[in-house]
Amino acid sequence: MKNVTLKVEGMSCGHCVNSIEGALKIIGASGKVDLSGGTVAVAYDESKLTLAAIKESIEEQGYDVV
Ligand SMILES: [Cu+2]
Repeated sequence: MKNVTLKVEGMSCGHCVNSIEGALKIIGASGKVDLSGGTVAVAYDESKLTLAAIKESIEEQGYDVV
């Protein structure tokens, strides 16, 4: 398992938390949003997923990974 913390812009409420954590779950990663910090802590299996795929799944929900 690899752990990475991403800075994500545009998250403001519980809906944002659900959509990001849900999107990560769908691709097989585990995400934990910190709304006040504007970050998402992601744990994933690097033999199955790339960081690019993780960023893409967050961006597809309408948020910017910075
Ligand atoms: Cu929201």
